[in-house]
Amino acid sequence: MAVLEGLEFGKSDFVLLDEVNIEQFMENLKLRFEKARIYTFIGEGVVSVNPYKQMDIYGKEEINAYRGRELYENPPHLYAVADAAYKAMKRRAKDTCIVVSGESGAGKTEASKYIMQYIAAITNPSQRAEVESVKNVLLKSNCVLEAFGNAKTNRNDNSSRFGKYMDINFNFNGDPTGGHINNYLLEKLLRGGSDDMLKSLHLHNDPANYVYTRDGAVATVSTPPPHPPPIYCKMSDSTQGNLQFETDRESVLVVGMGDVSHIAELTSTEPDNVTKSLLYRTVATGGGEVIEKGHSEKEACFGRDAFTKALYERLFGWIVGRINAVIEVKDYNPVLHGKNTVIGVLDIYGFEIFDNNSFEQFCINYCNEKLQQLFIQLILCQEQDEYRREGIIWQHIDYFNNQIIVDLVEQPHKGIISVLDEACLSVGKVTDTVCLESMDVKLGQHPHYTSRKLTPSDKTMEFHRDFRIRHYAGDVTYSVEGFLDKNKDPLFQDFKRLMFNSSNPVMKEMWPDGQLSITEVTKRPLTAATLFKNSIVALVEKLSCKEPYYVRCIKPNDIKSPALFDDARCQHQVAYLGLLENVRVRRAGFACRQAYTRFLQRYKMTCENTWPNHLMGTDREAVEAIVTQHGFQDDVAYGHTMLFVRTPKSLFTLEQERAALVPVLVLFLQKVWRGAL
Ligand code: AOV
Ligand code: MG
Repeated sequence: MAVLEGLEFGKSDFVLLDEVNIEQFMENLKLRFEKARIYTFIGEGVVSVNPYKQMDIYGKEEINAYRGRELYENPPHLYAVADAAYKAMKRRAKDTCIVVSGESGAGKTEASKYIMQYIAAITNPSQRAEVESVKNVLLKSNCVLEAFGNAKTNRNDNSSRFGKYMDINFNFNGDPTGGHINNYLLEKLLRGGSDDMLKSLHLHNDPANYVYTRDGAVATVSTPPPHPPPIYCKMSDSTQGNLQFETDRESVLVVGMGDVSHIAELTSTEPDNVTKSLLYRTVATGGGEVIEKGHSEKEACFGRDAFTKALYERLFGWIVGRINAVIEVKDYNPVLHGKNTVIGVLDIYGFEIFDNNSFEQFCINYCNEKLQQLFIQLILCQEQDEYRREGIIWQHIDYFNNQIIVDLVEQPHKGIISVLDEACLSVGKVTDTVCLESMDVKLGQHPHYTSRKLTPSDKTMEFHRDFRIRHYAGDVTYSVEGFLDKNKDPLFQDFKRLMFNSSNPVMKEMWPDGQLSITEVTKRPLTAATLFKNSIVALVEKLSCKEPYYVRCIKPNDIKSPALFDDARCQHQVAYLGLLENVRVRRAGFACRQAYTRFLQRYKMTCENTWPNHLMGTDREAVEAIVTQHGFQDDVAYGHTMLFVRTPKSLFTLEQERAALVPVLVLFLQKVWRGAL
């Protein structure tokens, strides 16, 4: 049961530290972790340290303790943040979002699930059947997506290989009416499913049988997650694990035709057409003539791999689409039902630094740069700008603005993505190495970029460690090998057409672009990096118009131990999550603010000088009268148009007083109306 904790558990909000420095921050974080206090506030956000053990803090009792309460009334918890986001949405009809970030295995997905469960638990008190069914589908959608989109990695036994953003829609009552899911950059992998199912798909259940999956060491899990997905074993996403090609006197052939007939069977296509798509591509000549060109063995392999990945990706996209069709808000009439508001929950892979960092890490880390930039803009810049605008005295806080790294990656014409795309689009033979050289030329001067060639004396840049980006979270050295292929994702139109002509309507539905003829496919398809960039830009846009709440997840150690707090690892994460800056801004800042007119309207009844009408000159003077009467003058600052309140406690006192007065006033007014007075 949630009760306020004693001081022996450290400070429950980092804002309350005696001094904001890394030593005190780490000391407090460690103390709390060791005392099994895994959550600590920073203002309205929470820092979470993965406990790696079942905690008895997510029950009904806790849910009731946090429901509708103010933040400082209970110990820090995800529920407190979820409730704050929910309250803000309900009280002020504002869209809010909860951004859950942190590195792989830090506990993001578990946190998002607890948040969803909390929101489900506190809504629909009257148990209306249609709302219950919406909630049910929203919660269950997770399991389906995890079954298809999660995998065991070295860092997390149940790692999300896709980023997920989920909007939950609410009606004016604050009850969920539906939702929408966006997924980002699914890694294309093989997994899960019963033996019977695998048999029917002509697959073995041992990943070691497949070239695509045997690179990972162990595919079974050692630590089951608190919320296990329903199908937690092995299933297929790939219908053609080991299909091989050989070259026989100039022409390329498929080795053994058994696999081809399996593919044809599983995709409801004709074996001959499968073979043809694997070995030839249709091209339009300059003169508008359409010819068939045979693949080289290498091209055939690329084509095969791209096809396999696309099959999986489109299946996943199709599943997300089906879920969205079920959960989307139906029959919502804003005139009838009031404003529709949204809480967004973002669970997206954190920063990744592996021994060998490739294109996937590059994309993931770029995404985290973008989210950090959003955080900086929303929390740091906005706050400071507003104080300046309002003429509030404010000590400027120094923080590292990572826009420069965002630019390094995404700037048109000279950013890394643009160099990659250029290399992919050029007609000549461009290799990864050539592409690296052109990055060196264009970006050699950039303070956050370096490469093996540019710093020959740097012994940490050996083979396979080609270029380095100085990310806000730390240096990451990438291997350029495979960048171009992964960026190109060269899925020939022939495969799309093959699938569009499948006799299975679901397959057909997944490949609408297969109906284009080769002469219509003139425009180059967007590259993987550009598609990803576009989706992240759209995501940031979505988030930036919402009031953000943050959950920052920290992974205490690399061995999944509930007892070890690895100081260096944790400190690194605290640094790159920008938590110290976050505390500084919160501390220097004011927790709440309200326009004078609004403040006056809401609280004028609590002061005799302002009730029923203030006779005081300006609204600001009237607000001053209210503040002074309650003795809060040291806790506030007066801006040009609004009042800034340092601690939420003052406002809370006013709220309580108001709540006590309202029924009395209502009675009074009723009597007036009835002419009794
Ligand atoms: P992630 O989402 O941040 O990694 P998860 O949420 O999957 O990490 O957490 C990893 C594992 O840590 C879980 O499977 C649990 O075993 C354990 N864990 C996390 N949070 C809790 C908790 N509150 N209570 C108990 N155990 C927990 V990744 O998806 O890899 O970026 O791609
Ligand atoms: Mg996850």
